[in-house]
Amino acid sequence: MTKKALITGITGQDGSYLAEFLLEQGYEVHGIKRRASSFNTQRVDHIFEDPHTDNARFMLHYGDLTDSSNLTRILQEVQPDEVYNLGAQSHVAVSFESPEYTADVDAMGTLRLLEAIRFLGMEKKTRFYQASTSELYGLVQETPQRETTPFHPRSPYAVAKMYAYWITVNYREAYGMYACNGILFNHESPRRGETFVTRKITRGLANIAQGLEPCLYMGNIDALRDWGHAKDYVRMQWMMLQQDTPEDFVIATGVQYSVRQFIQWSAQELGITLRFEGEGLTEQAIVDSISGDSAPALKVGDVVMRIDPRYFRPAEVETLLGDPTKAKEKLGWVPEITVQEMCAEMVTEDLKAARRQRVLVDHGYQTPVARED
Ligand code: NDP
Ligand code: GDR
Repeated sequence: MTKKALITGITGQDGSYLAEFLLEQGYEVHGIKRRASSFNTQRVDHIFEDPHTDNARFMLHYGDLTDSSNLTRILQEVQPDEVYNLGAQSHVAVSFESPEYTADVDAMGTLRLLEAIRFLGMEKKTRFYQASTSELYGLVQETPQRETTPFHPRSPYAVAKMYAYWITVNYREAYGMYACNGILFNHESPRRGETFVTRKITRGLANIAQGLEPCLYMGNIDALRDWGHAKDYVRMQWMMLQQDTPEDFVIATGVQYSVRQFIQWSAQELGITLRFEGEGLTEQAIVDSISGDSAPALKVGDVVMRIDPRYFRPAEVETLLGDPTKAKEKLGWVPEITVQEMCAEMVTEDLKAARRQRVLVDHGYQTPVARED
């Protein structure tokens, strides 16, 4: 029998990689997409199958985590063996701007899904994965952070995800559901949303190198993160649902770097060496040397990064470092892609996109738009 998976957040970074992975495993994959005024399925367009074709194994349904009746109907129709709840308002800084919406989607949305599974009597059939986060650790109580480290969330996003974490545990304990949390540390890829820090850096520097943007404006570049590749992390999401008993796992690399270091690596991929000068709000990154031909618009002495307090958060998570020992010992999971390899891949893809845009701009088909945030 073909297994069926339902993925919320299928149009996001993880959803797209997970859908690819599950299709490779022979699954029938159903995803929930939000209605938007323009197409929002770019990350999954390459695996889209015309629903009119026979034996299509990839299907999208309109829906939203704020809509219980819609979720119930989709679950009833699809009858999935596995549900992956990846949908979320996932931006920490944005959660300070829209705290109530973030709680509705990230916390209540999880409850709505779990309750729909129970209401439909599917709690013994359907396995449930919850996209939990290292942001739960926030103001860290122990380093490295592991499954037993106490939580101290530092944003409306993290507080909402804390509810989702515990309601998942609660449905497991109360109703015997196979439900588990993956406590995932930051993971990135060329498909990462453009406003998360790694992608903002790789895309911004590639654009600057092609003369499409003047300068990158950043927040706290001293923040320390444990970054992995999304492809490695979605494999683990699936592995967690294949065990005999449901458990929660930390997924991380166990290595930590600063945002400043990620800027330096990205620049190096473009053949630029940067010098950081100044302190606090006056800190800036200046081009020290250039090699190769990836940065034709730059010269030595150009300032390519400045600090803008607009990107500081009301409460910051300064440092995160995960301990993936349990995932390694119990599931045999180890990340295969290093953060440096991932950074190189992201810069390569963003440079290709910047070169394409440069051609369009040069021929008058587009005007350069410096989108930040
Ligand atoms: P993305 O922001 O790339 O994707 C989020 C997805 O959720 C998108 O498909 C988005 O749809 C969808 N979504 C947003 N709001 C709703 C809603 N109201 N109803 C239904 N769907 C909605 O996130 P990632 O892929 O990076 O992350 C996946 C999950 O893992 C998220 O829950 C995130 O919080 C969590 N997480 C991520 C980590 C990371 O480092 N990437 C680390 C730890 C946890 P649309 O495309 O229309 O916007
Ligand atoms: P994070 O990721 O908040 O950890 O949440 P993000 O990439 O947004 O920030 C990481 C760190 O970089 C600092 N920073 C900046 N961040 C952004 N976005 N833009 C900037 O200009 C900037 N300058 C410095 C931030 O302050 C922060 O310390 C991500 C999301 O994917 C969550 O959904 C997920 O749960 C966690 O990772 C684990």
